[in-house]
Amino acid sequence: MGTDMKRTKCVKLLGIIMAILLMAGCASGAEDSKEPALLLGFSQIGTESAWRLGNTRDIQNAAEKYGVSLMLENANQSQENQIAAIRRFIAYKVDVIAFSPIVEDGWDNVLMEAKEAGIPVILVDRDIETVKEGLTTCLIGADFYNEGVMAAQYLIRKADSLGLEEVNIVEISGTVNSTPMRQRQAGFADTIAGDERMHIIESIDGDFLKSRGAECMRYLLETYGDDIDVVYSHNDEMTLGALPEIESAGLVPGKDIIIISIDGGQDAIDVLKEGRINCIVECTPNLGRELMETALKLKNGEEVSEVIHPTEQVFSDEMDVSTIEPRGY
Ligand code: GYE
Repeated sequence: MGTDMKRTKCVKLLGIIMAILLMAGCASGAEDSKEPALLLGFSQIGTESAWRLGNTRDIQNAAEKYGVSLMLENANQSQENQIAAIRRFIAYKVDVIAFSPIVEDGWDNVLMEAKEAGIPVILVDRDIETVKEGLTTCLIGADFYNEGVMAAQYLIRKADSLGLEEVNIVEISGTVNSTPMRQRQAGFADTIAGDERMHIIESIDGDFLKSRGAECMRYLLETYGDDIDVVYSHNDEMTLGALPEIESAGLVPGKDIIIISIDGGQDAIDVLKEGRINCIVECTPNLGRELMETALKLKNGEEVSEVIHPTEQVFSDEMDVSTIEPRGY
């Protein structure tokens, strides 16, 4: 073999070795950059509403943005499934657990287990009822009481502007014993309490579901017929279920019956723009950024705020509804 050939072979070999080294370097670099900032277990309630779907999507997007590895479990509207998911997160030794409790009570045992395992727990969206201290670190979610207050304040203004003397209200409420149900009811009831025109003639459980909203409305119309002046519905899904029932009964929602809803998803906003809903109190599902930032702080042993409420607004026929920006959920 000539010296030239030997040199060419040598150069080739060197090239191959360098390429391998470079690839190895890249690979380990890639691994480094993919190393998750933390492992977060999140138990979502289910898929009952546009709000819930938007909330899940927002949390997934935020996890990706913050480099958080997300173990997401959908409980399909079952507390048992949520408890089982939290137990799996503990067994998996995640850094932080987050969950949206479907109802307020019944969490003490599983949360004690998380505490004993030294895993901090964040409440997302809804609160829990417990006598035990320190089972959770913080709550990231809307001020539901204030949403009820804003819904009632709108109604009082509307009754003033229409000169109504008697106002019969039916309330279609969310899942019994859930935080938004309890607080949206209380905020509304407390605010109309001083106004003698206002009467809640029935409050009925619609479980935050469109199908239940329709069933409830059918029953309410059969029972009270034309006497109903206002429907106060705890979420858009139930409202959207109720509207066709009102129309089938020969009444015009938004005119014959004042319709007040909560959430502000795009479908409901479109109906507000048509004039078939009068008022929607916003409840934002976009809690992902706060969740990731809080979880990262907890992992680093930093202090976190006990309660984080997003700011929310009211969309109604009192404003120029054509200016409402696309909602994204
Ligand atoms: O209003 C409803 C959803 O907990 C704020 O749950 C949430 C509520 C929301 O299914 O649409």
